[in-house]
Amino acid sequence: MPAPTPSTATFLVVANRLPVDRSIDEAGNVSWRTSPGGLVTALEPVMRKHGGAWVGWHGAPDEVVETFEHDGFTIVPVPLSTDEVEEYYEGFSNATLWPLYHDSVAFPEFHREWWDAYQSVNRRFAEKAAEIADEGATVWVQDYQLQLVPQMLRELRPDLNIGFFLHIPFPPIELYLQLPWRRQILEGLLGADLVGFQTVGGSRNFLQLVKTHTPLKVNRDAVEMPDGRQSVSRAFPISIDTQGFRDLANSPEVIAMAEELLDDLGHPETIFLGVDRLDYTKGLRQKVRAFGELFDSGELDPSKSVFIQVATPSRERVEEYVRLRNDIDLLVGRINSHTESLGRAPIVYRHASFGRDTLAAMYRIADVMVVTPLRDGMNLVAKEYIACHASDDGALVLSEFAGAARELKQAYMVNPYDLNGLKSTLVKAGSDDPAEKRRRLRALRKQVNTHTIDAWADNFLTALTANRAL
Ligand code: GDG
Repeated sequence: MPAPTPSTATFLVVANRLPVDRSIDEAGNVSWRTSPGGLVTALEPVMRKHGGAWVGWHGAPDEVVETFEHDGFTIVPVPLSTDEVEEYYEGFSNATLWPLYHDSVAFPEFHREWWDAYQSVNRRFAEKAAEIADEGATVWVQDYQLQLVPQMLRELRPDLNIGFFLHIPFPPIELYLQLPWRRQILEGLLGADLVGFQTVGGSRNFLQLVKTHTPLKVNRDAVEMPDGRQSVSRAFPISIDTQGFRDLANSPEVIAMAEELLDDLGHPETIFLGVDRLDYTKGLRQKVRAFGELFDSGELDPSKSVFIQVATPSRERVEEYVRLRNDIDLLVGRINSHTESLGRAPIVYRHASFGRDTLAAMYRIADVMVVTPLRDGMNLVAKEYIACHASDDGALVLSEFAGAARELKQAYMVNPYDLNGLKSTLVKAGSDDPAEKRRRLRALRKQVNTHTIDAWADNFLTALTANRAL
């Protein structure tokens, strides 16, 4: 429902996308649904707790949408033109920065027009935030699409308390230096009082770059800024609403859904599960190939084991994603057509988005959760599985290249590039001694119980306020 005028707020989240997607039914009625993806999963509970305003794009190009109230906070839509979606979002954000920051697992493209669009859209976000922030408000800017906003916002509103959090990895120095606009992005980020990264490695890379490629002085984790401020950089590993996920997974509806799913699958002995956005950083090609070989060689018996892979549609207009989708379709089709049995296919693959309750039901029944990204800032799916899997007999197979590997040390760790290693770890995780599995899962649970999304937001916001008070 449209609100009268954009009021001011003392707490603002500024992110490329709003946490809601608009859907219009045949009768033309508009409704808003939660959009999928890690940033939204993480920040939605934070917004519900703090209130305030969320500034972001609403997902439809060339349209101006009015500010409205949703779930206890204000939604402030920022418009983007079709060209901007192409150049700022699909181009610079998702075909330059995204691959570059993920170890160049796909080739990053550098185009000057994309950079121009990135600057002007960042300016629009900064101006919108400046317009609605109260005197001395806290503004929390999110992620790689908006790295110039902290500096632009500071120029407009020096009174604000500005935080920035990067949800994806900050790359190794050698890779970052390829970026033709490396200096501008460092300066953009340093406009924040506090710059947060998923891992210590990310913040170390950033500080090292500031030391070697700017004239600024770095004092441990603090950069001395010419205006007398300090810009502090530190790791804040993100997490989930652990209790919320657990309650959902233990609800009668989800338990019933889980039973139904088991019936549909024919009660296999071992269920392997993957849940990822369909993204080349998530290691889907490697994962599917590993299962293909295991089913082919008989190391996994398709009548006893199944691999369910949910691949949520993502960035479908970016070329590299179209290629990935076709590759996976082909690969899964080929593997499934090899099986002799006429029963259920060994790989149950769905290129679709599901409700959170269905995901929770899948986490409940999965014996082995398979999270094997080639590079990932954190990976919330790994944590959601631990929160939702009720019994002690589950197992998490986790890539050492996910930020989550720094915390979830008792997972079955893999290098997803090592196909044989991946295969043997999958088999081990599926058939390990129950006492060993129990020991590992209990330790993982302890970690996810104590490191929640609330703790993450509190830590960040406390550090932000403390720094400002200096
Ligand atoms: C970025 C970083 C970092 C997935 N499919 C559906 C669905 N999801 C939800 C999952 C999970 C989220 O999306 C995915 O989060 P991840 O962390 O696994 O990955 P990214 O989307 O790449 O997130 C990542 C994160 O930001 C947070 O900082 O961890 O490293 O890349 O919550 O459950 N949700 C629904 N339907 C689906 O089909 N409802």
